[in-house]
Amino acid sequence: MRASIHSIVLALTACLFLTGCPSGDGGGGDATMNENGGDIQNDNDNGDAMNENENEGDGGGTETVLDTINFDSDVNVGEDPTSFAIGAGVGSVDFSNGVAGTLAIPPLYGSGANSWLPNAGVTSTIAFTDLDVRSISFYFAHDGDTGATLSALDAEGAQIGDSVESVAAAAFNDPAASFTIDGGGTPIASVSIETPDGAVVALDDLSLTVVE
Ligand SMILES: [Ca+2]
Repeated sequence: MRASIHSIVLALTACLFLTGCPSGDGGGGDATMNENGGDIQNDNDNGDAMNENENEGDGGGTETVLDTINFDSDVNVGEDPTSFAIGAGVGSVDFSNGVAGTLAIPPLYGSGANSWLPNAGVTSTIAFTDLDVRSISFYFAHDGDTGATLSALDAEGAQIGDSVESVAAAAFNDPAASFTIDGGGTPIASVSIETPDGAVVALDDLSLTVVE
């Protein structure tokens, strides 16, 4: 699994050192480099060997667990972390109607001192762009008596599997607040969180399993 991420990183790194990257018009590559790079690349993509390899896989890709978003070192406190790049830049996770931060209530964190706090009284969403997400894992807790409901949705907005209710976690990183939703083969396009008025809810340690 890690090998796959490393491959992407290596590919991107190699791209930085070569001026003939297919998408890079700028730089000193000029026509010769771009022509050569483009032709070879296209031949390989359309070749039989490439297609055979993909077809022999389990459904056209390898399942990979991407970086966990912990809202501590990766997202600035006070920010609505929109367009969080994930997986060596292969896609993004876009949050809306919430803020990364701390309330100094330990049970609201699966890691560190910060989590993502969906706004109360509205629907918050986490949308996945250019990511073929097959399952999600996360920490989902609330303080007090009122919790929130989280649902995974497909590209048409239809719910996948059962919704998850946040738990009144008893302590920091309470195992009872850790959840996984598996799409069962159906790509998860977004996550919807319904937070009632007055509820204090937190989501932390969001991890995605994607097909690459
Ligand atoms: Ca955290």
